[in-house]
Amino acid sequence: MHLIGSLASPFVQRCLIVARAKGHDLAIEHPPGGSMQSDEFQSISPMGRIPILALDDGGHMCESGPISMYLDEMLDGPALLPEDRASRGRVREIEAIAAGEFAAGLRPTMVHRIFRASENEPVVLAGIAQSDRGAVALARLMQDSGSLYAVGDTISLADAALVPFLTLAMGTSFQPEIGDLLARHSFLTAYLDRALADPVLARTSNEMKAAFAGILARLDHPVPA
Ligand SMILES: N[C@@H](CCC(=O)N[C@@H](CS)C(=O)NCC(=O)O)C(=O)O
Repeated sequence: MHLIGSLASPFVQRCLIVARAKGHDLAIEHPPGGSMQSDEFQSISPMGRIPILALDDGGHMCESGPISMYLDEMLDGPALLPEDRASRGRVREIEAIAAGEFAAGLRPTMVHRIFRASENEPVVLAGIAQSDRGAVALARLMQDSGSLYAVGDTISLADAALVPFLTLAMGTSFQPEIGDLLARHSFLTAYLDRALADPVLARTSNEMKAAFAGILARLDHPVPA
């Protein structure tokens, strides 16, 4: 079993955190056919996106949320969903808002401002408003969390989602609206600072920063220190 994708992708890192927190190092491979546009990759990725989990029986799975859940269920090691039902619900709420609102809202900035695929400022600004609403919701859901982690005292699927998406936001904070968003929601950066005391989460942050710095430099953007 291995992951197809790149260390720069927060969605790939979400899956890597799950495997690593359980004590497994999943190998990462480039898309077959040499690129995400290749027929080989498109035939195994229904949305044409990374990550894809390549299974030992030759099958493939898409979407970082379902892949994370699958890895948590099938790999040996500590469970990344708490035993307690209410805490389990809280982890799933945070995952859903982190991916479906906070990270989804950053996508137009990535497409139109970072990769400059085309110009569409109204969509970029609507995305940032979506991330902002997600951040407001996360503040409510995480208000009881004073520990290193988002829910309770151990790493969970919530941290596996939050840390890569927040690292992406930090890496794009030279975009003024994203810098402002992070300043408005300082609990997010405070959480990220705490979470990086965990070596698995710190590894993701370091890998993403290094990989993302290369992409930003290639695209002539400022590289955050
Ligand atoms: N909902 C997907 C999102 C994955 C995603 O957006 N991946 C990006 C890389 S970070 C990608 O493949 N983008 C290429 C594209 O959208 O064409 C997931 O959770 O796995």
